Amino acid sequence: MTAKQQTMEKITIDNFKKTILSDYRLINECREASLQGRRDVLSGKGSFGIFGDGKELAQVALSKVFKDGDFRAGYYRDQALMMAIGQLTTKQMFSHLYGNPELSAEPSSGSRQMMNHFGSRFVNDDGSWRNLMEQKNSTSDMACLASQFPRLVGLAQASKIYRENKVLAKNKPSFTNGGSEIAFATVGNSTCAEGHFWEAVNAIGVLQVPAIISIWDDGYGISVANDLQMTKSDVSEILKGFQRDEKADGFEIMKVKAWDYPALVDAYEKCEKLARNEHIPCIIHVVEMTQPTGHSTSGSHERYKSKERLQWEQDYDCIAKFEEWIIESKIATREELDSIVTEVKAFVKEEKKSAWEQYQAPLKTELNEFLNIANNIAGKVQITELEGWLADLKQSAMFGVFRRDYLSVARQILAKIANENLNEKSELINFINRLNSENYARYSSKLYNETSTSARKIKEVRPTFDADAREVDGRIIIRDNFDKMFENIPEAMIFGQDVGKIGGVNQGCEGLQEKYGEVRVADAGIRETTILGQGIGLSLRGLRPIAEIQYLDYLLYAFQTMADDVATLSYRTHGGQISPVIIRTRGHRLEGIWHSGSPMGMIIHGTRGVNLCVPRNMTKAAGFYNTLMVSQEPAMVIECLNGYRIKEKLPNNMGEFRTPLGMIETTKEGGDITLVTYGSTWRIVTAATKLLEEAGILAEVIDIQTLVPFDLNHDIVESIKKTNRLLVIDEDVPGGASAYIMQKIIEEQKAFYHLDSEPQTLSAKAHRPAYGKDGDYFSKPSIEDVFEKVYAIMHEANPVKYPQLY
Ligand SMILES: Cc1ncc(C[n+]2csc(CCOP(=O)(O)OP(=O)(O)O)c2C)c(N)n1
Repeated sequence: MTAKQQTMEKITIDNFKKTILSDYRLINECREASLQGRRDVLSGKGSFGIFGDGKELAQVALSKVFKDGDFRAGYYRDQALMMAIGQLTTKQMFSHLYGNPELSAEPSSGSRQMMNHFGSRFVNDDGSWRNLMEQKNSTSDMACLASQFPRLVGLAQASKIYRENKVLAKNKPSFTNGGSEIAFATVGNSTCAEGHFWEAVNAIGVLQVPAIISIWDDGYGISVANDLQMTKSDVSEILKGFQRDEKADGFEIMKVKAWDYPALVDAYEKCEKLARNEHIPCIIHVVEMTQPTGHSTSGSHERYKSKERLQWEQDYDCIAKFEEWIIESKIATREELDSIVTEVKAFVKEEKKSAWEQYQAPLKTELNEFLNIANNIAGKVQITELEGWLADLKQSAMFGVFRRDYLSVARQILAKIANENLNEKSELINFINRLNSENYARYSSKLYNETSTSARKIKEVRPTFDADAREVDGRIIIRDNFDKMFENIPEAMIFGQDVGKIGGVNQGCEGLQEKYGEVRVADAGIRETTILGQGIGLSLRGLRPIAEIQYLDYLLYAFQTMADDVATLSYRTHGGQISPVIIRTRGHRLEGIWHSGSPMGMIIHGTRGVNLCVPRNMTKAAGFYNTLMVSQEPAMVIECLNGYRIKEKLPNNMGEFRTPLGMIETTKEGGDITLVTYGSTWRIVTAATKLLEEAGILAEVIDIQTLVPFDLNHDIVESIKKTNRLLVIDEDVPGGASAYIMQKIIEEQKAFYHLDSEPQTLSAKAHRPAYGKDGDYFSKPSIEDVFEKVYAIMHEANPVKYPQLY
């Protein structure tokens, strides 16, 4: 060996040792943070702690192949992974544990999320996207187990779409690097018992997209062991059918021990090559993991683990085994390792202290400001409890104070001096108002996109018509509008059951797959939650997906993903991530219990954070798609199931007209009563107005158009000021969306002051709609029902003019 070769070898060995010791330092820092964090919760400084202890070594191995531009869809155990990829510091972990709401201290969510639920920032404060290829990307975690899987499908699929469409990839450098990005999922062993896991694994296998799924197997899901979680007690054993072979594509599946550093590094290196270069999905089942301090701070694992198991967990702790290996391999001595541990302990203690002080400093300033105000008030009026309250506050401040402590006392004082005329009272009110407004920003903002990219900012563009415009089936308008949309917007794509080859069950995509290819107009398997997940993942990677749920009645299969992931994403990341997915479906009346649902109340109340468009016809629906495509917000569009064959005038500005969000339309004027409706009942209501006119009643008809947002300009109350009467009609259950609509009109718009008759609702029956024409007639509001309800209101107001019907 030449001298140069010898030097090179030494550098390589030195580098190797340096890497090992740096990994050793990191996993110890992570472990120490877990241990000290746990103590902080038990002593009351944090509310809840869940940590990554026992999982560190495997995560450090994973981090070595996690590159800039890659994506993570993981869960709360990934503390070491997040630290290793530079997305989490020990100080940030403690800030999160304490609940510091400042993004500067806890950048993933401003502590809206529970601690160790991670996420990186994809979107800037002004709503523009960051360059995701220059950072390591972690989609925002959720406490709902397995909820990372639906979105994983789309995150991985985006790489394939970009690799296959080089022109698109070239134009989206912030979102792809030639399709070489990997989507990494992490999951606990027990969570693999969830349906979402299997649905996503199957979808990824079918699509052959670059996902690497790591299963952290510590034998338990809280207290329930693998024998009750998994057939054969072993997830990779039963995943074997997914293993690729010479006959068919599938996954590369590996099993590796959580304490075996070289084997872990090797497994991740192999999987990285397969996924990044060949887009072969991989599963790494990491077994023999431990959980040294139990599941979370909510309980102790001594309650359900045997003495033998607890002893085994100590012996096979990944840090202990890593140490053994380091010493055996002569990389470092026990003394060297001990000195690293000593340093790390001191470092974590300092970071923790600094996080606490940073968290408490502004609170203490506010507390002092309040104490001054309160003392001034105490000098002027006698409040018996005040002395005790202030003493308690001062006492607790020595340990740590929460905003609610002094705000609550401030509001109680205000209640006690409501009748006093004091200068200090206005000081107190100003203090309360200021804190409320600042805390609104901290705790309640950004449920929707509040930047200039919001869909609410898109102005209306009306459809225009040739003088001799043809009347066509509604579905033609949807189809021709999609055609223009796909022509103009290369990122736009649609997928769902039967959407591709046959162009959709109602032919709204007829012929479009032939024109735009099997990727942009795609059939999907029967798997609603991962169809939506595909939409989430793709939308987070710069594409504009329309995820189709074939019938509204089957939304429930995707509802968890819609409610927990899509709807909360902007809120739970404090605006750091937004999924501008468009969910297309069709609903309201047709025939049959599961082909005519209109569960609008369920959707509105479960998915605040998603816009809900309920167009009365296909031109309006097409206009919504056009609006949503040029903005950055999640939305659902519900087309009227019975509207595809109803004739509408064919617009001549396809792809351009835009239906605005939050704007009602008055479709018929009248002075006697305001009829507020949307979707399929709009036609029923409109037909009923003819009968009403014959009875001398002039009704004003308002189409709400979007339930969320709701009538942003408060135009409905203007109608009620004129008619003084209100009936809300829909085909949800009684007290469903109609109760929401009432709250908006009566309370928010203050229509109460302008009513001369009791405001009423007319909805469907509480049961699901029965089958067939008669099932529909006796389950849902009919023209006659609308007539009779309105007539009864008018009869009550003027029994002479409108004598009793029955
Ligand atoms: C859908 C759902 N069900 C139940 C829970 C409560 N829960 C939180 S963690 C947990 C155990 C998860 O075990 P495992 O998947 O093995 O992951 P680990 O925590 O052991 O890493 C349970 C049941 C939850 N968060 N979500």
